[in-house]
Amino acid sequence: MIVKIDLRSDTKTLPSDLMRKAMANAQVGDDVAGEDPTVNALEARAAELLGKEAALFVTSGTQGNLVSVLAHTQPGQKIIFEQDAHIFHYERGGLARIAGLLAHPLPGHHGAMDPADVEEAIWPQEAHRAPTGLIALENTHNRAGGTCLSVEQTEAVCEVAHRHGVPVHIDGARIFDAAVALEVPACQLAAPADSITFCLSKSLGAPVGSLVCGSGEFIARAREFRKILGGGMRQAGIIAAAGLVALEHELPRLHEDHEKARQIAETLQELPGVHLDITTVQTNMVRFELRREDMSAQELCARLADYGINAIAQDGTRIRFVTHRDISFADAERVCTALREVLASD
Ligand code: TLP
Repeated sequence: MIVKIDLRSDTKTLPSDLMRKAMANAQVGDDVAGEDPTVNALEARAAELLGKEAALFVTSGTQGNLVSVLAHTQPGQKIIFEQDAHIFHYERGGLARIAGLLAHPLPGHHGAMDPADVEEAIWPQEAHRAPTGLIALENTHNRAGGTCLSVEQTEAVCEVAHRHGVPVHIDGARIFDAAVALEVPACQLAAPADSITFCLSKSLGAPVGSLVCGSGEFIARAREFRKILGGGMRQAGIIAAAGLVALEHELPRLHEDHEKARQIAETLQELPGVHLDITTVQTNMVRFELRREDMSAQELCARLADYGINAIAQDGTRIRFVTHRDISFADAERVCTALREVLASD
């Protein structure tokens, strides 16, 4: 068997030697009491990068989104988001189960909602209607294929929301990928919104953790909810240390992951039965459909496994590939060769 190339997700990356060294040597203390210098340094750095007053280290993207939702809303309110949002599809219904919110999904184009639709969905306040407590955006947008929301798109939705007194949260699990692709600092993408979550354990390649960023008052509330959810982590500097390394050493190389994704997408585009909208390949993901009589998406993944390539099908026709730190340019080329060999003839 050849080297394993894992295209299932950028969550599969293993910590670098630099991260492991930083973890071993990390200064730690009790973070629940605010005494962990490494967590404090990571939170300060995150707040600075995202241009917000404060930040909170949380266990995961899911927890970051949930504490944000809880800190912004009251049970019985409504949350508006694009219908393919991660928060709706892949977070075990925490919105309903824990936050007690009514979900109002809206259609989108490449993950972006039309601000006019958002305005219409913010129902006028009257006796029968649930008040809108929050609007959630996602940048980059996972189910749309890692597409970016521009500063202007973000501003347009935030303008509508704020005019109606509704806060906006960004699920920015991969916000730095959007920043790199759009060539704007991440803080500009976050500026119009009230809060943002980003993940260290996705394209940034750290083993664990996410950060929630927002105003000091908002982060104080989010901290209370983190405690309620069991997310107070004591000597968490051990993992925060890897996060600091990620922010220093992984940010500058994210563009390489985007180039690898493009390389694979361009190959796929030429192959029979592959349906791929290349305009959605903006960051480190390639989402495509395989419409062939002779091969399902699952069968393609099984064939790729013979080449040491690990990929999973979303369903009978759809596949997502994600590039990341542990996939080299040579690996991406191997993926292209394998795809050509498996799919060239129809
Ligand atoms: N996404 C994962 C999972 O869906 C498995 C992936 O492989 O892409 N927001 C966005 C946009 C995400 O893509 C993810 C994870 C999360 C939130 C949740 O983060 P975690 O997994 O840390 O809870």
